[in-house]
Amino acid sequence: MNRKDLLHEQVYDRVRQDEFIMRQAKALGVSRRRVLQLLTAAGAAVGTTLTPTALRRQHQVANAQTTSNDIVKSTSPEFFYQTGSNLEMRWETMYNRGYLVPNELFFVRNNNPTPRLDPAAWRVKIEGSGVSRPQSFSYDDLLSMPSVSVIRAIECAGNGRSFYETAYGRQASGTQWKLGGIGVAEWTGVPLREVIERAGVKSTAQDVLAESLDQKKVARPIPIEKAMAEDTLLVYAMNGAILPADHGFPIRLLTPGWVGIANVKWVGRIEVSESPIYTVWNTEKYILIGEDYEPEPGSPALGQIVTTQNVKSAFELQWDAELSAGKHLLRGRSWSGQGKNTRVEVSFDQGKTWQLARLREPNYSQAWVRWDIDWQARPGSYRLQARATDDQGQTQPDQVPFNQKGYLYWGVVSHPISVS
Ligand SMILES: Nc1nc2c(c(=O)[nH]1)N[C@H]1C(S)=C(S)[C@@H](COP(=O)(O)O)O[C@H]1N2
Ligand SMILES: [Mo]
Repeated sequence: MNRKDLLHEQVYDRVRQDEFIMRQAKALGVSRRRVLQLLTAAGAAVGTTLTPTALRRQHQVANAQTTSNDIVKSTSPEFFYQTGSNLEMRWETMYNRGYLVPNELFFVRNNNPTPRLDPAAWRVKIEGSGVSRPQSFSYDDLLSMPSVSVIRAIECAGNGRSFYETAYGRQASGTQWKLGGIGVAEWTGVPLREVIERAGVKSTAQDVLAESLDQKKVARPIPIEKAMAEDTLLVYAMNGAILPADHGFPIRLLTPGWVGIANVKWVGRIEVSESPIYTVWNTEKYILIGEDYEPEPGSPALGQIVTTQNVKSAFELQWDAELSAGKHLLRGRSWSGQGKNTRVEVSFDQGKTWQLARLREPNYSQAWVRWDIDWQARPGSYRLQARATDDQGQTQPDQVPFNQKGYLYWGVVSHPISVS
């Protein structure tokens, strides 16, 4: 660095900002190497870094860009299908994109409008019979704890729900998602385990409940084993940027592989309990109810509780798609809540024959794999199918037994395409 360069305002600001970040990081116990990693991995891309001050500044900018009363980010129909306070990702926006879904394109599933929380006033309480030293942490407390970054999917339990109607001529209740109720991002935060341990978790603890601060309080329990997993996080950053308001600012829970609802946004309280916790969110909602789903004996739940996600696939194409005749490289992604997909097949003839798709790196567990396949398209109408198999040996079935609330549709989907 030439000292004269400091006369340029931008260079000067940048250098001073970096010095400030390094000083602050040092005070927080973060190594210089890690800060440089963050700066290049995430910070540089969005022009900021994960210091409390930078995060708060970014939040103010995000706040100023409010576009609708219910959802803060742009709800442009080019990006999303909107139903009420939900935004479904349009798969064509992902065509040949990178591995991660940009925050602007990430689906939103809100039970009510996005709340606007003040990080300075925000606290999370850790309490309940399962801890011996109840705690309260501020936003800055969490930011100064050791952080972890992981790449994982969040997927709504109802993703694919509309295909129950396609299969059975009978609509399951709830938002009629096609396949855009999923996204993959890099999540940064503090392991939930860290805060639970600081609260003196007892060996007898059984269930952990995260409660939210939005109007209709979400309170979905998870077992202590899931709460203590190394990638179960209290998240404050998404793809290197401050966690956007719609995705749970200031803090959300990440429970990899589990249904969307367990990834509680706008967390305000965490209860650790020595006895099993039951709320409407695991007795009435997010329950598989139907002839083929026996309730668990002795459980107050109305049916089987949905926990982990299964295997699904989608083409990076508009719904319905229109293509010109000729050679195309079709692309898509497949995912599993329980591992990673090791095989993806595509059928152009309604399942009579299947061809292997090429898988592309990276292929992270509990995220997704991108794949592609050549297609010499002749004029006509088609229903393209993709079928994935994960490393747990699970292959997408042709049929999934109906359940009233339409969760976990993981059957092979037919994507309508006309070629002219
Ligand atoms: N507090 C709160 N948390 C919530 C929800 C909500 O409405 N309120 N929706 C849940 C559901 S059903 C899903 S699928 C995911 C969606 O996360 P996203 O909106 O960040 O994509 O958040 C979950 N967490
Ligand atoms: Mo969901």
